[in-house]
Amino acid sequence: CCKKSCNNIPPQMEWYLINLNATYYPRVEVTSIGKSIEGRNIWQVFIKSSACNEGTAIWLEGGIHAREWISPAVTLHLVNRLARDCSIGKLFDVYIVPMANPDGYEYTWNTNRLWRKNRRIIPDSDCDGVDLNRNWDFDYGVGASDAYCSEIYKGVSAFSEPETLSLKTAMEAVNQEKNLILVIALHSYGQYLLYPYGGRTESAPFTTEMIEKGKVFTRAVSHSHETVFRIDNSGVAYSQASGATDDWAKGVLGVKYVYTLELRDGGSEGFVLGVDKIAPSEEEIWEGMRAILLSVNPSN
Ligand code: 0X9
Ligand code: ZN
Repeated sequence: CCKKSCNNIPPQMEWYLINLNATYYPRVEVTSIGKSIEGRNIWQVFIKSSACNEGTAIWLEGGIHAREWISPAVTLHLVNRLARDCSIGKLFDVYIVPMANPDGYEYTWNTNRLWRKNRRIIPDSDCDGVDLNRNWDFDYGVGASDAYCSEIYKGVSAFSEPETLSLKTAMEAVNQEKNLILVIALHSYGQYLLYPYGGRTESAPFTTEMIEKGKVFTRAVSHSHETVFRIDNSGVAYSQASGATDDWAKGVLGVKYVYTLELRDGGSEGFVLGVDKIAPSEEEIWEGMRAILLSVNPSN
């Protein structure tokens, strides 16, 4: 995939988003919440609710790990569906960042398909990059590494990276203005719906409710293509680790429903998931999203 034409992928997403803005504005608003370390925009799509439900918000994050290509793909499909949808999408103010790590993503197309981190160049080291899902300021350092060459290098300090700082600032702004009730960070792979905390053993507030609504999600997903997603605590199902979007959204912002969604597959293709899986993945996740959005809707 390293032909010259390959390095055009982030611009293609930008063209799509700019066109979406032009088509649906003012109901849909696409803005840049900041720039990556190499200067790419980090785009946020805001899909507005109908007036009667104004004030309840949800946040979706895609593409924080560069090699997990199915994440921005599914997240962009969700953008498309929510923008066109006339019922579910209107229940909430929906904020979506489909590509949280554009530099890393570009790098996976042109240099190293299995790159995970951002593209910070570290002087005096042969290794580059910070794991953006270990750089958030909640239990910072738990299950993360000080070693530059580690896949889970946490950076020099919490929010040292422009990508995480931009995400945090934008999420805080939403949370200040609105009732942010659901945050989902889309990753791959493993087919898990994970709830916090990842870095401490005590249960997070509303764990019972997160599991209950999680079942609504996974049941709807499996009705679509019979794909099985398991629900578990992130520290139990994956490794004990924090400094991630999910723990920060729960522990600092106090969002009621917080998940990390590990998309397809179960491990046979892993990060290098075939293109034929994009359509069924986005279909099943859309069904799951519809179900959980209806279920967490406070006016129900
Ligand atoms: O380790 C991660 O960052 C996530 N898994 S991945 O394979 N996509 O890298 C899981 C994060 C779960 N949340 C926390 N540990 N807080
Ligand atoms: Zn990931």
